[in-house]
Amino acid sequence: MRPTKLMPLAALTLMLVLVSPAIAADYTVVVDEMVFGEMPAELYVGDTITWRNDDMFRHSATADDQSFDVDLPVGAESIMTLTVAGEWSFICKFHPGMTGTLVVLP
Ligand SMILES: [Cu+2]
Repeated sequence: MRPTKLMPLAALTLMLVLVSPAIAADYTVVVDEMVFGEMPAELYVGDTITWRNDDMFRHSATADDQSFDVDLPVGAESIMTLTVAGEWSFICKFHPGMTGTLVVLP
């Protein structure tokens, strides 16, 4: 087979590999007993985090730079889609001793 016949197929295959979106994952971070649950080990753009407040107090997940501010009344759940890669420190604005770090990979 002549190499020229193979080229378009190879190029197409490569393109499909490059443009195939990664499968987005959904994670839950439980807030309870005045602490944020463990953050998922690897988060990517497109993944979602469901913040769930199982505690008896109202909490929030609020980025230090205010790029996100998730209000979490008692018993509430809030889904956040990760749209940007980066690293954010966050706190609960009602209890600033509650801290966490969100790392999102491209
Ligand atoms: Cu709190």
